[in-house]
Amino acid sequence: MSINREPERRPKNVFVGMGANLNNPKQQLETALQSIDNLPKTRVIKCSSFYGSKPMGPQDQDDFVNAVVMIDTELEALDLLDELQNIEKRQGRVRKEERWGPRTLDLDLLLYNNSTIDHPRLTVPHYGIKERNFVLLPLAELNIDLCLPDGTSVTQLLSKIDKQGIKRL
Ligand code: ROI
Repeated sequence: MSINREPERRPKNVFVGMGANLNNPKQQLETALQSIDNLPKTRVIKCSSFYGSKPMGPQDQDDFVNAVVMIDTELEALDLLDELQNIEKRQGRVRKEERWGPRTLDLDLLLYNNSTIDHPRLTVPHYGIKERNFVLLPLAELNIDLCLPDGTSVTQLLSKIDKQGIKRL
């Protein structure tokens, strides 16, 4: 038996949710996708279609553009979170964004290699994953067989939720 004390180098398969409804949302997502692909030890495998979706939360805001990107990364989850938050900051929050209010760019770490993470800064799977059509539809588009760490399948979750108010762009 060999003892391996090297850090784990195998790439992790990770899904990141993207959402925006301010300042040319489609462009925000395109730019974010490029920035994610440029992260260290990370490459984009594929991105879902972009979806137009009615806002969850207050309705007096513009529709969102949402997508999910599948990446391979050797970054640890918290390091990846730091990088995603840097990208959000770089893409300029034009004003202090309220909870449930409009946003220039949201990047959510949805799934990290079938891990469950419970940390003060990070919960994986993302807490909203099971209810949000703008997360589940693009996830299913990327991998129709995808399951959450607890074994629930994304298609099974999709069959139970409202698919109104979302369209593929
Ligand atoms: N609603 C939609 N449709 N898409 C989002 O990405 C999104 N993000 C949010 C809130 C304001 C909760 N609503 C959303 O943060």
